[in-house]
Amino acid sequence: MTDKRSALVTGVTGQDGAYLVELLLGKGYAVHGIARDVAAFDHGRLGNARSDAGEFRLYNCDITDEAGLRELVAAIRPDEVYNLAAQSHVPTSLAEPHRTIEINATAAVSLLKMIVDLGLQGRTRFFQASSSEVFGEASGSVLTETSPMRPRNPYAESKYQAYLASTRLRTETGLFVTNGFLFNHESPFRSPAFVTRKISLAAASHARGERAPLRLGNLDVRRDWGHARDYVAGMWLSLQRREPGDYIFSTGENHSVREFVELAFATAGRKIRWQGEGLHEAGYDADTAERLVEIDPSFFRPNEISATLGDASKARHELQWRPRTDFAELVREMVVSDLDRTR
Ligand code: NAP
Ligand code: F7E
Repeated sequence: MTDKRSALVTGVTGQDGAYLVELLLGKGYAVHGIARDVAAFDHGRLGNARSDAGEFRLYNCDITDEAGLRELVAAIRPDEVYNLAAQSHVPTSLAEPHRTIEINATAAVSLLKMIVDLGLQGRTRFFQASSSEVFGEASGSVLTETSPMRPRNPYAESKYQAYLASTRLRTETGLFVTNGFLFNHESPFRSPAFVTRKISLAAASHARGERAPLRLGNLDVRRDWGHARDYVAGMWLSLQRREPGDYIFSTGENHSVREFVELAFATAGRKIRWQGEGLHEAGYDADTAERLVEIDPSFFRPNEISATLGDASKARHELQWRPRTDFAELVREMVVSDLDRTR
């Protein structure tokens, strides 16, 4: 590759990887993406970015393969690293805590340390994808960068460990490392393992004649949901500052799973009427009385976080970052995209 600014992106096959690669290519970067299975990278996700000034190269590498990763980092000597690779699903982390810690914490710490060991700390800036999950249950209070961190599941523990190591290395070695406390962010590229895409897919398939009800867990949890495109812009901005820092990325408003369901089905032309209580509650088509949504207790979580709400004032003031897509636009974009796919 040439003397363009270079970025190494881990987790490139994921939701954020797609948007970040598109953003970096649009800015003329030489982008080096690592993935466990490069064939799984959907080039169609890059939109028009390939015709822009940037260059894109993909490498097969598991982030837990320390030797392989070291070889790549030494060869690329990236200006920026975006560490997005993660086992990012909370329920999976309960079933596979060891693997979650290995990928999200141990590998992240190794990657940070190898940059220092390779003598790159004066050159390479590092973005660590942390999570609102590190704060745990905040009982409705608005979270800032200084809120107490009380992780409640192995996923949150892993992100907390990586955060601790990154801030220690920042003061110990002068490494430019920034943590983004990312609140939930979604898009048409979201995996169906997460509730928003599960709902948008179901709303679209019901519009196409699906009869099986959508089965969900707790309808009343609230999340501060934004659009992934906005959040990757924040990641990039955070590495352009003179000094490293840690930032909340959030919209500042939250909505319930129930509201997401109502809006998604409305976008697909179905108005929901709720009936019943607790595990016996169900959502029916207000016109036809067809049962569209029902409760499945297997999707309830131990140590559930009832609500998240973030204050992104620091990112707004220091990075001039603000989310551009609101909740209604997000839901609409996801459902319309799934309607187009299933057409
Ligand atoms: P995602 O869609 O789950 O993508 C995660 C990526 O990590 C995938 O490309 C996955 O590759 C890769 N990965 C997993 N294990 C790996 C391994 N052992 N070696 C190499 N790559 C591996 O997640 P996302 O939504 O894009 O999120 C990006 C980052 O932000 C993650 O670190 C996540 O924890 C964090 N975050 C996300 C949110 C959110 O709401 N989206 C909120 C807070 C924090 P495969 O395709 O091979 O599985
Ligand atoms: O759950 C509830 C569920 O799985 C959202 C990850 O990106 O954001 C994400 O984690 C809420 C939870 O995302 C179902 O109990 C109800 O309260 O979409 P989710 P998440 O666990 O919030 C954080 C910030 C991250 O860092 C993570 O990487 O929705 N919920 N019914 C359900 N959730 C799912 N998945 N499926 C249901 O049927």
